[in-house]
Amino acid sequence: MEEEARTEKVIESLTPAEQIITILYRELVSILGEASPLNISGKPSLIMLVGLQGNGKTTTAAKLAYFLKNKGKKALLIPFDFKRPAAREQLLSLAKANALYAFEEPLTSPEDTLKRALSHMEQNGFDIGIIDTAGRKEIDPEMMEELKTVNEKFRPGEILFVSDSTIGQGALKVAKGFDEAVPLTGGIFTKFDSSAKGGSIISFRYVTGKPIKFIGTGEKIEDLEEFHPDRIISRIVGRGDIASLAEKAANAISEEESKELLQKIQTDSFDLNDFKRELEGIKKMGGFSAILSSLPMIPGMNLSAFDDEEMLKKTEAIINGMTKEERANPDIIDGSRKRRIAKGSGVTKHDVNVLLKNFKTFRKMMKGMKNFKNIDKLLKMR
Ligand SMILES: Nc1nc2c(ncn2[C@@H]2O[C@H](COP(=O)(O)OP(=O)(O)O)[C@@H](O)[C@H]2O)c(=O)[nH]1
Ligand SMILES: [Mg+2]
Repeated sequence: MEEEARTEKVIESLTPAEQIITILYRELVSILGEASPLNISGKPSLIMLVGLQGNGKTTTAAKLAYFLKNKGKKALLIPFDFKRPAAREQLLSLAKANALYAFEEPLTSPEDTLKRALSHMEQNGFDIGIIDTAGRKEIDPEMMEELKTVNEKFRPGEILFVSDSTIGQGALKVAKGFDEAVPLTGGIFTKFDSSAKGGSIISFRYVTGKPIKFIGTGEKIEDLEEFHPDRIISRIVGRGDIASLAEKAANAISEEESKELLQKIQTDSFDLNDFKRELEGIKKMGGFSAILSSLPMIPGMNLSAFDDEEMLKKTEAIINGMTKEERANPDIIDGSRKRRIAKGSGVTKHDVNVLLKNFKTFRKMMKGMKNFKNIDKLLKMR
């Protein structure tokens, strides 16, 4: 952040504090990464929930089944606590209360139970099985062995670490412990409604590199949200407007750049470096043909040649082959310089001529646009 703050342009429309917050926002969003959808491609696929007792596994299992049901998937809740009958009853009653499917056959051994659950799923057309594993107060070897066995024999598509977000950094050590036993595929953080703390989410992602898939936002069955980094960060930072603030900052920066470019055009200092940058920008916008329709045409100009990937590469190579002086002042490029540039960039002298001609046309076109509305339009499109 410090580095960013030092090098970023000062944006006049934001207060210094606001600008720092937008940098924080960008950094946090980039740590948290993109939303990552559930891997439910198996037929049927298994989702195993792991974590310590009281973190919200059973509740989350039911919420997930409900979430998947609303997506048109048939999910089976599989109780998987072989020591505490109350854990099984909790899951079965949640299923009943919310019209969800649960595996109601007796629990025997972990392996045998899952085998029967899987054949039940096949016979009854289930897409997904959600395994609500047993939790302990702390990581214990027996629990880990059980999880390892399931992982090795049944290869769940998802092994999700369910963690109470109010615990804070303590959750990290636990996450690492689980990840060493069974490779986690992601995390679900619960109880986001009862705490403004979210640091554990950022640490989890930063330390394990695993995506966060969902957050729990209440005790009700529908209180499960797909994970969106920007929304979470708004909550953690405590500013609901932070996303729009960051957008405002980004716009201000691009406007600044546009102004600079405009000035260059007007003072005739638009050079080949700028040309190259503009070509890249235009390419990102879908090419010349996509934008030419909205610009005043100059007869004899055929810039759509630059839409050609090869042509753009060639242009780049040629400009790279020029000296700093030549790029800043293309008028000095005479015959012998052209030969040298062509040789250095592996093109013909004709190619260099074409590029210079196009550059001059482009510069003329931009300069010739007396109509400010149009030039603004072009600049905004960058
Ligand atoms: N406020 C709130 N409570 C939750 C959330 N998720 C779970 N809980 C509560 O946390 C407690 C423990 O949840 P449980 O699913 O039994 O945890 P487990 O031991 O990991 O299976 C229960 O009282 C749940 O209602 C959540 O997102 N928000
Ligand atoms: Mg439970």
